[in-house]
Amino acid sequence: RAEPPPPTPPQGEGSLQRLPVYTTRPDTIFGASFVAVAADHPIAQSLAGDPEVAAFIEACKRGGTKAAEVETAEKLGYRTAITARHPFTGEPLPVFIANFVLMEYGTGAVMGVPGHDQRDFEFATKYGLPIARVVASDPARADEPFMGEAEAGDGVIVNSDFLDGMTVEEAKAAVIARAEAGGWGEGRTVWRLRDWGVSRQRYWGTPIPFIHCDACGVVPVPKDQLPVTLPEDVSFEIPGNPLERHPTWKHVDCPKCGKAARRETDTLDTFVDSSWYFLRFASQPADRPFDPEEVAKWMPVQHYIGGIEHAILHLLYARFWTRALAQIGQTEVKEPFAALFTQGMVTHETYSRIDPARGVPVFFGPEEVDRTSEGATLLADSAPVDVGRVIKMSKSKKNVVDPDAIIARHGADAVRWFMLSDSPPERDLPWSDAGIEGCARFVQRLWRLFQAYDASAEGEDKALDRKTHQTIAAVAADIEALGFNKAVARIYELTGATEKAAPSASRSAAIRALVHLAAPMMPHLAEEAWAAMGNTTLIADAPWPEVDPALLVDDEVTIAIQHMGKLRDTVTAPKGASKEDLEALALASANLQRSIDGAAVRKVIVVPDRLVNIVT
Ligand code: ANZ
Ligand code: ZN
Repeated sequence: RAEPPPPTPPQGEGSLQRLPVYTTRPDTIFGASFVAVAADHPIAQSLAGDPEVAAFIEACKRGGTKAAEVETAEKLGYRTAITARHPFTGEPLPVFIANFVLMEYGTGAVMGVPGHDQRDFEFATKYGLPIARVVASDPARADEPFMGEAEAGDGVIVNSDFLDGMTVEEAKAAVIARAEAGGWGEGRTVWRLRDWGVSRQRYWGTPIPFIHCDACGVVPVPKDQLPVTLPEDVSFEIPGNPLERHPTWKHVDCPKCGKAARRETDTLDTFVDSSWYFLRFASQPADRPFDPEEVAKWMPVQHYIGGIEHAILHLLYARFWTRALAQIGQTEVKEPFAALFTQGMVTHETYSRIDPARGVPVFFGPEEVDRTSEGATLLADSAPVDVGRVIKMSKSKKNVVDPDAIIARHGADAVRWFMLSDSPPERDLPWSDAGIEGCARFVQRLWRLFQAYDASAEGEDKALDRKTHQTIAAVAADIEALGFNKAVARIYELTGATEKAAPSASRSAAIRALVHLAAPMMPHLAEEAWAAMGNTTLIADAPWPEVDPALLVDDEVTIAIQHMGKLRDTVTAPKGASKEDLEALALASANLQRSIDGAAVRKVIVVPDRLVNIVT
C-alpha cells in the first residue's frame, strides 16, 4: 500500500509526479499494463476542464459509486494523455479514469494486471491492452494463453525479471522490500472492517432498550425500567415479527415528554449475546452484567473449543466486543480467548437415488441400506442405491448414525473410546461400525485384565514398572495436548505388556494404573473396576497416579558397533557404561570379529551410550 495521493494535480505536460496505487498483489507488478484512477481522483479532477473528461466523470457518477453498484456495472474507462512510469521497467503505462475504481478505498488508484484480476481482464479486453502472464502453475507454462478469464490462483512467478521462480508470497515480500528500500512504497496491513447491523426483525432475541418518540426522537429506556422483557402472549401463526404485531407491548409513553411513543420492536442479533456470554459465565452479579474483578480473575478462556464455523463470525465479534468493553473501561481483558481448538466433524458416506419424477436425489440413512464391499442396496426393495462421498453428517443427507442405538448395543464407553481413538480431534472422524466393534472388544479385554488384579501379589518386574510409569506420564501429557488418540495408543500398549507379564506386585500396580488411565475415557468401566478393587470413593475424585521420575528414563541403551565406520552389529548395554566395558562388549561381537577378519586393531573410538567404532 502506498500513501494517499498528493492533493496537487499534475502541472501539465512533462511534469513528474508520484501516482501511488494500492495493491494486494505486488507480486504481479510485472504484469501491470495500465493504471486506473477513480473519477474523483485528483488526477481525473485536474483534467475535468476538458468537456469530454467532464462528461465521462459525470457518466461514472450516474452509474453509482457504491461498491455493490460498481461491482455489477459495465467496466468503463477514459484514456487520458498521462502515462505512468513502471517502477521497475520504466515503461510508460497508460492512465485511465475508470468507473470500477473507488475513491474511498486504498489510494483511489490501481495498477491494472489483466492476467490475474478479473475486472482488469475485462477492462483490458475492452480497451485492447496487453494481457501478460506473470503467475503460472509451473515455470514451463510461462507462456500459456488465458482461457478467456483472469487467473487469480496461486503459482510460481514468471516473466518477471528478478521475481522469476519465486512463490507468490516470496515475490510479494521481495517487491515490498525493494519498494521500501527505494522509498516509493511500503508494506502495510490494511483492515477492511465493515459496519455490523445488530438488529433483527424477530421475537427470539435480546430486546433493544429504546423508545421512539415523534417529538423527542430515539430515547433510551430509563435504567430503573431495565431489563425490557419480551411479552409471552405472542403468536407465530403469521410470518413476520410478532413484537411488531403485538396489540399492547410496543405502546409506551415517552420517558422524556410523556406522550404516546413506540418501543423498538427489533431485537439484537444472537451474535451480540455470544459476544460476551463468557464474561457472564465467569461472574454473575444480580445488579450488573458482570464484575470486572471476577472477570479479570477468570479470563481469558484458556482453551476455546468449537467447530471451524466459529472461527470467522463469532470469534471476530467476540473479540471486537471484548476490546470495545475494555476501551470503555468495563474490563481489563482485551483478548477473550488465549487459544482456539477447532475439532473435526464426524463424517459418513451418503446413500441416494435420483427420484425419476422430480429429477432430484432422495437420501437414505445407513440403517436403511445393506452395504457390502461391492456397493449398497436398499433393504426395502433390494435394488441398488448410489454410494456418495464421505461427508459431514447432516440431517438433509441422512448420513447420520443414531448414537442412542449404538450406545444401547455397545455401551457409552466403547463409543467414546472409538471417537477418541481413531484420529486426532482436529481431523474429521469417519464413522465406522467395524471400528466401534473393535473398541467394544477392547472394553471386554480390559475388563478381563482388571479381574486379574491381585492386591497381595508379590515380586518385582522392573521392565513393567518402567513401562507403567512412562505410560502414566505420557498419557497425562497427551491429554493436556488434546492428543487423545495418542493416549489411547499408549493404553493399548500398556494393556498388552500387562497381559503378558507374570503375576507380581508390579503387574498389580500396572493394572491399577490402567484403571486410572482409562477413567477419563471409559468412566463406567473404570468406576466399576475401581469399586471391585475395594475402593469406596469414585475414581473420578481420586488423584492422578504419581510417577517416579527415576523410572521414566530407560536404563538400557542400544550401542551401535562399527568397523571402519560401517555398522556391523548392535548390542544393549547398561546406560552410562564405561568406555572400557563398551569396548569389551564390542570386541565380543561375532559379527564384528568376522568383519575385522584377524586384522590388528589400531584404534577404538567410543561415544558413551551411542557407539563403538573399531579402526583397523
Ligand atoms: C493489482 C492486482 C493484481 C490486484 C491482481 C488484484 C489482483 P481487496 O483484496 O478487496 O482489498 N483495488 C485497489 N484499490 C482499489 C480501488 N480504490 N477501487 C477498486 N479496486 C481497487 O482488493 C485489493 C485489490 O483491489 C488491489 O490489488 C487492486 O487490484 C484493487 F492479480 O492490484 B490489485
Ligand atoms: Zn418524547
